[in-house]
Amino acid sequence: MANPVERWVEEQARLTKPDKVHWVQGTREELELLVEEGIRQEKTGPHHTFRALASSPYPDAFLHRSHPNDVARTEQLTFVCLPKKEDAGPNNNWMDPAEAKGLIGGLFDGCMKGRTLYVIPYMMGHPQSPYAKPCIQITDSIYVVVSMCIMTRVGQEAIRRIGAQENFVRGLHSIGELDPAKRFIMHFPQEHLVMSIGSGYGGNALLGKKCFSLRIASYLGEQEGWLAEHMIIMGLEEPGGEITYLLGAFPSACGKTNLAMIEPVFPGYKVHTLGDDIAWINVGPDGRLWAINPESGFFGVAPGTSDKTNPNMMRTLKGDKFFPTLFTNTALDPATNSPWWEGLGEPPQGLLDWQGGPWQAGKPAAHPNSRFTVSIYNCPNLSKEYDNPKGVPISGIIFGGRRSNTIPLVCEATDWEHGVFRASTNGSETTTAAGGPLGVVRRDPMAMLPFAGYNMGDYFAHWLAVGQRLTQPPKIFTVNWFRKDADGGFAWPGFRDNSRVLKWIVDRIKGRVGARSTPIGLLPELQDLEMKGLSLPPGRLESLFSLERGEWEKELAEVEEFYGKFGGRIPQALRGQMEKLKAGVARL
Ligand code: GTP
Ligand code: SPV
Ligand code: MN
Repeated sequence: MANPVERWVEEQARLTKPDKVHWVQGTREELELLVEEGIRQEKTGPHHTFRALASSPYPDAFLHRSHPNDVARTEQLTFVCLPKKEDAGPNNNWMDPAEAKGLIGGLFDGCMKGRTLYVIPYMMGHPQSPYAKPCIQITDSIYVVVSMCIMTRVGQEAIRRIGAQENFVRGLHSIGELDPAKRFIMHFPQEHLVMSIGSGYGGNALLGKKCFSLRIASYLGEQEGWLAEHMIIMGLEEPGGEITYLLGAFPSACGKTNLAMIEPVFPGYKVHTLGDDIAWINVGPDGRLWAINPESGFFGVAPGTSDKTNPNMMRTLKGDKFFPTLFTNTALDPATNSPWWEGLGEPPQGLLDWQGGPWQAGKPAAHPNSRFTVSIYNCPNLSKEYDNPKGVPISGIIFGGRRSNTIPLVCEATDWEHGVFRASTNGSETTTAAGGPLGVVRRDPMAMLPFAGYNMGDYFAHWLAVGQRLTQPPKIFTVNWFRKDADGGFAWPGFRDNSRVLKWIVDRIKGRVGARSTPIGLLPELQDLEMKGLSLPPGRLESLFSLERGEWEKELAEVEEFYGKFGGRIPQALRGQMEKLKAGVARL
């Protein structure tokens, strides 16, 4: 008798009607054949797949040009389908599960005619980890298959782990017609099921990533007592060799990948990277938080990545361990057959833009949300704990956003509850990582607004409940690398200089330095910040910590409006924190 995975695949094949079914094994040889097939499709088919960058400085690299309407997550077409609308919350688009299945089932009917249906068995997390989850994704896109082989642990182990379980994690994906009018990303948290059609873009199509590891996993986490978060995991090593593990949550395109791989500016300090986008966090038997990265690759923003800003990523991209590296929607320098993007210096002569046409000065050459997909095993400073099934113990959590004003460079919360409150008020100016208007501040609590798979009021309550179980809670910090000066430029150099802030954070965790109490939290004494080798204009450092009453009154009003959408689902403790902050801001 067929096992549950075979039965489910047969059902989906009856619905989607592919010419062929291919079970992906995840071996090197198979990956090479798939890439070759992708290169053939590029030359012959309607869907762009791969072009080899054979002679480029990036070994084993391939360029993918997407459909021009398919370059980012489409939040307005993303739904959480729980039986009750209130349980999805105002933070999600909602559709009744039966209605959603009817709608999207109609689009899947016959959508793979003439195509191959690929079955991808994969693990999120190390197969030996008690926190790992076995999953199956179906897709008709070779680009998605190859991306999944880089980003997750693909192989038979997942099928073995699923065994006779009926309720395994399932993702059904088709690029459909790449028509935004027929594009939907539907989540059914109770069934551990995602159905996605009409897009080949990362967060819409690699269903192990945001769809499962955040939206569905956050829902499971609430039921099972753990957290699935949009966070980096890093270890900061100090002179002497002691390593402190930190988590960091920032909205899309706000600096996670850069921070996760940072090369500190002062000697003796070193960062060990564990993850750049997603963390699964459990309360350990020792009362500490322990985090794993369920992914095995980076799907990172290309523009701005350079030897100056992120040398470790440049080395990662030039690495050559087992997996190919994909570049999506970057520009192409035909002379060297290399990908190119803004931030790499002077544009070369004869540059082709992300759509393959001659680049015109003044227009973006690479799409602003162009990305690379690369194996984490290429990372030269990958933590030796990366494959530890238990994960790493966490001493600090950092929350940040892209804010031109109001939010200081760094601030420490007074305790867990205050930290959860500050994180719940997190805001950020929007970027190109999601479709929609750019540069407007939106509230993005814990950087999870687009990714919490249930009502965010309940999500805050869950954070508070997790805190209750910690005997050694991590310290919580907020940071802002993006404050602007009067001329509209960034007031803080950012990137590698952010290590100065990390050093203060670790000094606080170790109790080596004091801090100054303010209405919003604890700010550094300026002399405790390591500033050697960085000269800022006079008054600049002070300005990075200035608290303006008018700005904070606006902030409070916006947070109140945001909280208002959740009504009684906002925990009382956070309302109490809000009243305290209000009283404090009145004294500024
Ligand atoms: P996702 O993959 O979308 O989740 O993004 P991410 O949070 O990993 O962001 P990433 O590190 O890729 O950075 C996104 C953009 O922010 C890039 O263009 C970076 O160059 C820029 N950036 C990163 N860190 C800094 C910083 O410290 N200061 C400034 N000004 N820009 C930064
Ligand atoms: C993000 O948008 O936060 C990303 C890229 O990390 S995606 O995988 O598309 O979500
Ligand atoms: Mn992300």
